[in-house]
Amino acid sequence: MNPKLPEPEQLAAQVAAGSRPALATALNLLDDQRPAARRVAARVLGLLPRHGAARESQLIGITGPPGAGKSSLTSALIGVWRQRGQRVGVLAVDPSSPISGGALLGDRLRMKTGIDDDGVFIRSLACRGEHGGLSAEVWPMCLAMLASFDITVIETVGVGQSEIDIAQMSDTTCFVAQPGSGDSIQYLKAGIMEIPHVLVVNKADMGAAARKTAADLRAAASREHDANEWSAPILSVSATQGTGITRLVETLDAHHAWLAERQLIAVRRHRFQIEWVVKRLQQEFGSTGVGVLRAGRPNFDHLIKADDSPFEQYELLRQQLASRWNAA
Ligand SMILES: Nc1nc2c(ncn2[C@@H]2O[C@H](COP(=O)(O)OP(=O)(O)OP(=O)(O)O)[C@@H](O)[C@H]2O)c(=O)[nH]1
Ligand SMILES: [Mg+2]
Repeated sequence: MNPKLPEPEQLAAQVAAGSRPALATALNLLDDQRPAARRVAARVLGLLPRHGAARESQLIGITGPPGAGKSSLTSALIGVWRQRGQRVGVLAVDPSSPISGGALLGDRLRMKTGIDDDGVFIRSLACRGEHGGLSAEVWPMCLAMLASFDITVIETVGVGQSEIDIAQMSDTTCFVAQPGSGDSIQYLKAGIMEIPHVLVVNKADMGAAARKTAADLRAAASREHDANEWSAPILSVSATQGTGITRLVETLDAHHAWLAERQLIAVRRHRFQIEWVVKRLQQEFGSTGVGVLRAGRPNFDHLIKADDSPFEQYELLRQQLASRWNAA
């Protein structure tokens, strides 16, 4: 084994204890495609405490068009969460511009707090896949962050269909609208984009333009829904002036509690895990190839366990498929 690879038991324990250097090591390991590294990474993922075990950590996706203020809002949210003593990890996926990326988010926070806060971890990831989808490693990275922090945020730029990506990976999806830009609202209206759990109009300090966007959003998102469905609230905030942020935090909490009461958090994460494993298998064996694993069942739920390491599950199913392939 490569002597540079970390020792999985020790690394997993350090990540679970909230060590930021250990988490940085773990994220690098999850990104390392060498077979020996994949094996160690699979062990680490399998050893990390999962949902419901150590704590009820929150997984929040923040998406919206470029420049809507996602990073500024994340920074403002971190301010409130830190005051409550919660530890926060941020995965900024493909920061759209060098001036608003994860590095700047880090700088911004340091400027605000004056110190390098040990309760905040920020990592940027430049990794759109070839079809514009989120990189293959985002889900495993989320698992590592969830084991380490009370709150994990994934920030991604998205207009239209790419929001679907983040919805497939977060417990709570928060869409940030830019006053005066109607593209995403059109997608919502046309039903191309699933309604996020929380809709936010940022830059409320812009006045009339922000109010109009809020009204447009209200009209676009007002779909029929029955009483046991979550109805997405629409909030106006200003990340730079700090208005509406506490209410947004409370709304994010409310959605988390709503999911928890219905035991839906584990269900959602199980789904993300299945999607991750199946997508990787499909890349290798095609949809028909993967279809044989279903063995006539409607889905893959029986095959993929929520609590196991996604790498191990993938490897197991891959071997099953490969042996059938060779036998055929
Ligand atoms: N007036 C006003 N400007 C804001 C507000 N929030 C953010 N901005 C400004 O909007 C610009 C973009 O902010 P970011 O937080 O970098 O936006 P972003 O959505 O993360 O941008 P990308 O990651 O590049 O897509 C910056 O110049 C911010 O200062 C706000 O509440 N009011
Ligand atoms: Mg940003």
